[in-house]
Amino acid sequence: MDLYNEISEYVQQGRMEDVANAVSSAMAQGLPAKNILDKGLMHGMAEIGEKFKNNEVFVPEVLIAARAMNAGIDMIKPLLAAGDSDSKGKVVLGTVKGDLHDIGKNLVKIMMEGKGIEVIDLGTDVPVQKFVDTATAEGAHVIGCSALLTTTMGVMKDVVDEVESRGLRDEIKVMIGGAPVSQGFCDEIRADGYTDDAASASDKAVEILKSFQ
Ligand code: B1M
Repeated sequence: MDLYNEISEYVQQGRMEDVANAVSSAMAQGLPAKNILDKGLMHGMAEIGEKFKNNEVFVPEVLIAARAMNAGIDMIKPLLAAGDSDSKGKVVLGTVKGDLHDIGKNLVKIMMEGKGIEVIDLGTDVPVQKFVDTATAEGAHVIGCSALLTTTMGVMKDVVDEVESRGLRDEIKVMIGGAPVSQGFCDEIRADGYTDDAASASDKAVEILKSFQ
């Protein structure tokens, strides 16, 4: 079994210490942080997601796996975030109202900070008004919304509508992402940017923020 598979297996089994040891070995071997994330940590979580869907595992197992995954992410965070230190502007980021999933959103934050973006992280279960109020108060030109549930992705449209109803469409751009979200959905709700992973989200945010400089 290669080290990536080992990390994936340990995530699935929720073995936090073993994840930490395997990630440490992978780092010592000079394996790329992006691969440790994609082929090890996220692979393990995707497997757990399938089992969760099929009722083979339940919320406690998923939470324990998520904790193990986060332990690994914390270790590679400095490598993922290594990058620009010049400030590129501000992004207000959060998981939308009704949704408590935050692992993907936290990765987006790490990647954005690595690109020199100041991220104001509102956490999870964030009401529509709070996204827009914060962006206005902080002078942020980008709101980033994450949603993992088909039942909450509609809140992203409410955020776009709220920005529009306050006459701020030219000032504040709304980026969206999360497993159930797609470019088609982005077009449908007239959001300003969609990406399917955290690294591309940070590139997209830099591109949007540049247009305000
Ligand atoms: Co939940 N859950 N969950 N869950 N959970 C899913 C999402 C689900 C697909 C599982 C399944 O059935 N296969 C399913 C949703 C089904 C649907 O809506 N169609 C589901 C469900 C149903 C639920 C509950 C309703 C279960 C219940 O209670 N009956 C419940 C809802 C709670 C709530 O939010 N109100 C629930 C609860 C939980 C836990 C608390 C146990 C836990 C969350 C822990 C936490 O986040 N702190 C959890 C988890 C961990 C998952 C799965 C297994 C993994 C999600 C994850 O962290 N993936 C998930 C199954 C799956 O996705 N395979 C599942 C890893 C993460 C890195 O990926 O978040 O997709 P992701 O982020 C990616 C991209 O999407 C993107 O970048 C990231 C990485 O590159 N991205 C963005 C994310 N946000 C972005 C924003 C951007 C751009 C890109 O721009 C702003």
